[in-house]
Amino acid sequence: MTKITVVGAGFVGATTVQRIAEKELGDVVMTDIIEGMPQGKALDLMESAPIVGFDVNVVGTNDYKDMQDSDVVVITAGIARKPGMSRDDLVKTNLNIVGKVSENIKEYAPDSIVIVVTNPLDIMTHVALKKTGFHPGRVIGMSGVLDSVRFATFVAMELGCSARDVDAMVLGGHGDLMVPLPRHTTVSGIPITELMDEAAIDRLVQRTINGGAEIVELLKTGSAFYAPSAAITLMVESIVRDLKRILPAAAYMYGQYGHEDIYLGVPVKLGRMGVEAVIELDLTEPEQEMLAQSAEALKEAISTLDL
Ligand code: NAI
Ligand code: 2OP
Repeated sequence: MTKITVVGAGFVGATTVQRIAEKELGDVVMTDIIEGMPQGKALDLMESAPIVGFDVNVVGTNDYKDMQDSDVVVITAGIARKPGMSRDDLVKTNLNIVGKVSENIKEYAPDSIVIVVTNPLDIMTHVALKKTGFHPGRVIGMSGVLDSVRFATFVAMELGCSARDVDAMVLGGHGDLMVPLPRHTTVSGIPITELMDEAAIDRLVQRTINGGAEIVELLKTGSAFYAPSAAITLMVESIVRDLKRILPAAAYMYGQYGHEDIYLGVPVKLGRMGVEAVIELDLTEPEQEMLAQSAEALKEAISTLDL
């Protein structure tokens, strides 16, 4: 049986565990530092199985050892943004948390594929890479799927059509410098540039860039978790079922798109080996420039860290 560990049993972690269990993607271990909390959530979830109808096992724990031999580990441990905080404000606290979690993954789940979710996403994925020492194809950041489905949702709302018919693409870092690509965003194969005017597209692009903050402003006590957990589960499914879906994710650059030694949101093929290919799109000059700005900001942030 496939084994999936989710580190951090807060809003994103626990909702992800629920989605993974309900899709029967594997047995799940949910770990957190708060005593009793992951155990309580796991038991509560198991008690829903007779109604929902899933046959996988969900275990809650405070001991990293229980992630032993996991096939996939999802890192959601850390603190989330409060109103007025940028993702970068989270760096110091989450650096220590993700560093410690990564050292434990290296020890107990040395063959796993790691999906990083903790913010600031692109930086934390870099931290996990350095602290696990894994091959970069096995350490991936989740943000592109979330940013893309937000864009898709806003397109569907604007056009009054089914969100299921919208395929959106957002590249770059998970932050103010993300790069939504209207040219590569389609409704049943029709580019949105043929369905709405430039002003509408610009408005939706801005709303996408601000998508995380919009939820934070509304919730006031935390950040988004329904769409993030759905996005994580899609990535986990593509890995454990070896679906080889083409999804936007933070992947390590070896020169693709002209960037090196940095995690950047790009379309990847996701399968049992992790990132099995990076898809290089033919970008326009302005798109390349936006991606370069995103990469520069990340490089600068990473250069200040002692990794
Ligand atoms: P939360 O506060 O509900 O949960 C975080 C959990 O991590 C808490 O239960 C906490 O006790 C636990 N934790 C802290 N240190 C730990 C450690 N060393 N080991 C295990 N668990 C530990 O926060 P939420 O809403 O679940 O968000 C989690 C993280 O995910 C945040 O950093 C947030 O910004 C990020 N996030 C990223 C997204 C993305 O697109 N990449 C989307 C949504 C959230
Ligand atoms: C989001 O975009 C908080 O990064 C998280 O919702």
